[in-house]
Amino acid sequence: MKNAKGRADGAKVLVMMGSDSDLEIMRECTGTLKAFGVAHKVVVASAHRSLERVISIVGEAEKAGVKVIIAAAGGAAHLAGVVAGMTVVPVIGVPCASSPLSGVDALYSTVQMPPGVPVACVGVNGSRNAALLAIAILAQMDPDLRSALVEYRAGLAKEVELKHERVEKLLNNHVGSHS
Ligand code: RP5
Repeated sequence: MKNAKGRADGAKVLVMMGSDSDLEIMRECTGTLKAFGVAHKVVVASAHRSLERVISIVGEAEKAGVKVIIAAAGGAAHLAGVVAGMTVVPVIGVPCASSPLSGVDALYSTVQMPPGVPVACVGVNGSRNAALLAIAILAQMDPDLRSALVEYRAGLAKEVELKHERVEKLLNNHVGSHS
């Protein structure tokens, strides 16, 4: 259930983005949360262009029991930091490469918080990792989610073995073609 301001009723994770133009970067985040079955709410709200909306959404999310907030923005990206300043809910920042500076501006704006008000900043466009970090936080209180995350990691390890086999095959074929 959501109201006009995007209230996060029932959601464990609130995903905020500074603009609709950040959506393509954030699809890996929402897709990952969906794949793990984590209830989440997505809102567009800008720290610069709609501060009152940000304040209202974060207040509602706190009341609704959201456990983690993911905040994505590009350029002079202050969304994650501003949100972190108004709540003790953990905030994960996603610097988006949406400006001519290719995300370095957003990275510095997001990561370099003053002591006392942390933002857990992932890499530029690292929206999948933002979701996985949120999932890891929630997994500490949810054994099923923890098992799913452990299984996901095992899948990654398996993929590395497959990659190794592919490289081996390519090298063997290469050697074979010249011998
Ligand atoms: C930031 O400015 C947004 O997060 C976005 O990455 C960037 C450009 O926003 P639009 O001009 O496309 O709305 O605040």
